[in-house]
Amino acid sequence: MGTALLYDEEMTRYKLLWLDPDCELERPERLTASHEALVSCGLAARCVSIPVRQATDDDILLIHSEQYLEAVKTTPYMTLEDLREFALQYGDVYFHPNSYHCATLAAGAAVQLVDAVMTGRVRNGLALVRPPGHHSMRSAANGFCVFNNVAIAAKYAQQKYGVQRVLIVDWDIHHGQGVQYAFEDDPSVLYFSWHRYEHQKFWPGLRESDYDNVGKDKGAGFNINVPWNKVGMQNSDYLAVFFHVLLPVAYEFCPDLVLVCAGFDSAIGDPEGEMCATPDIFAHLTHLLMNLAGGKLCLMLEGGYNLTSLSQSVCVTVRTLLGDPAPRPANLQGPCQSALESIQCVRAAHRNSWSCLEHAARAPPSQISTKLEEKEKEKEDKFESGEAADGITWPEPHACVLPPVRTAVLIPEEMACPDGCKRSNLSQHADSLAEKEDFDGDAVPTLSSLTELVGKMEKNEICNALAVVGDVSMAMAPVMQRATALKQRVLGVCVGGTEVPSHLPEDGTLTVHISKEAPEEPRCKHSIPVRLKSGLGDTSGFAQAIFSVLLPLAYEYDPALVLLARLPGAGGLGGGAWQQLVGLLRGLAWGHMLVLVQEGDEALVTPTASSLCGSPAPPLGRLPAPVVEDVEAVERLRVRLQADWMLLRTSAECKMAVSSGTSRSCLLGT
Ligand code: Q9C
Ligand code: ZN
Repeated sequence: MGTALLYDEEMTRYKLLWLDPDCELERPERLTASHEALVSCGLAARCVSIPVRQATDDDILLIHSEQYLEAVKTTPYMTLEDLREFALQYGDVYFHPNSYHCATLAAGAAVQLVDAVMTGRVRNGLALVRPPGHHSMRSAANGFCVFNNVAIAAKYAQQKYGVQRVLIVDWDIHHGQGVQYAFEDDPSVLYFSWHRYEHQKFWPGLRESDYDNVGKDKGAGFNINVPWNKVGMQNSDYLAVFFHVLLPVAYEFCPDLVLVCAGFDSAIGDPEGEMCATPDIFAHLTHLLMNLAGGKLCLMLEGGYNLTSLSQSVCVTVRTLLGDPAPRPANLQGPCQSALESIQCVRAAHRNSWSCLEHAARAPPSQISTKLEEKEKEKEDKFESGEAADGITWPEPHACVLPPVRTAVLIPEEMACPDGCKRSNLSQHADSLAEKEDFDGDAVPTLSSLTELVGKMEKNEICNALAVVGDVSMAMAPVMQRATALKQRVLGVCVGGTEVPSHLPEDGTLTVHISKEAPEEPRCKHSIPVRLKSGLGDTSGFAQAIFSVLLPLAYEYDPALVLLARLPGAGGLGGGAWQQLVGLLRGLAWGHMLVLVQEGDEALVTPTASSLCGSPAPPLGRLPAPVVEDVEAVERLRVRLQADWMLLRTSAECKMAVSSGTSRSCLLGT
């Protein structure tokens, strides 16, 4: 199951023919630079290349009016003056004699990508296109866009493949108002967009781009706008919105297909966005969407005007689609006050629409922004001149060195080796350590084999591993010890069981224990119990624990190794939810994860191995409301921890505890 790349040089053959400072950003080099970058780092060759065809009139008419289509069709025959006048009736858009042809190719590439993914020819893909699409409306071009490629693709998928629910994630830095208008009363398409807004001062300056525009009639709740009211937003701000807004709602919605308006003007260095998120962040945004809809994920290029930032972002994104491990999400400092204010507003605006947000804080007190203005002044000053983006520099994304082995398995000899995995031989060395520790010598695998796996991960000889062990609880401590001895931060995630395995090393570790019987109160800073009283079978409660607590903690902690242990008593946790957990945790630690499964749970070997290899987890189904008692317990825990862990914050009101930062920095060893 591969990754499709759709690209045709023809789409570079139109450009601005007159002077217009508002349109000069949208240049053919955007496409050539992105494509050349993909070729030169060997990514294009790893993709399934699909030739681009033109969209048909029928495709275009799924979204646009006949009158508008006919008008655009006349542009190839216009004089320069006519083209200019034609463009002038719309906002921030230009036309060239070849614009119409390219616009049909861009929309055509989008529907072809949907075809390739829906027929199973590929798992996911990217359409590298111009003109972009998300600003264009039923009867109007706008913001460099002629036809609404993604909106057309969504309708096409519904019509041709009977797809019921489509999620559109618009991470471009502008509001895709064209997409919003196309689906605002339609509950079958969930549209999410974050965008530079600055209290309506930023283009296109629409009142309806604000957070309180949640959709109309039957579509109420299915339009999610996250306005950025400051420039300079960073990785933490983007991740916080994913964890606390998009992902919980997306999982509750349970899409059959995910489309992305993949604009990279939301990355650092872009002259339009003026944001500070690094290209690496797109690895995580992409990764976090890859376990929705059974992995059916189609990205269409929208904006992105800094050629360096754009090319790097495109490469990181395609690498992730191909299944390579994501870079460490380093230096997450927590969302800024302005981002938190937006998050709080969006969550409040949607609390009646989505049960995962039912317990979100109520609408914030008005005028909160003016009160917070002072704190944010610094950020603003950096960009006062409006030229700041030109001088900005950032480190190049880390080169990804793929380990020779993706997934190693230590499983009973009589079991077949799962597809795509490599059986790891038992340690050749004498098991002296095991004997000393009184580890059951007959248990398969032996302790030293496990610690050897950790060593191999540390040396990047293997990416991740799965082991079936006689006693998961007993195996954890020595594995964690071995990793911390290598001066590596370890995140332990235990599911099931009654107690956190004892004798876990504390220095350089953080353990999160999710179970029915986890203690209500944390015993120490290094061990965080998440208690789901109604059991792990409550998938909604489990999902809430994952998105609102586990993932934010894990990303902020930024471990070098994840140890995922499935303790006895995790039986209630269905295979699908378990696979989601495995899949999502792959985004940490360059994918370095050791999964321990108890003897007797062999049925989990195949699905776990498949998730470790990067296969998408099966969808969880439409999630019902979680059990109130559990939601409240998870929410209490989140609130208790948010003083130390900034990515857990969901509102601007959060008063920072006096101790803020201290315990966290001791955990992080800084
Ligand atoms: N000073 C896309 O990113 N305004 N469109 C330009 C320049 C229009 C952006 C103003 C921006 C359109 C797809
Ligand atoms: Zn844009």
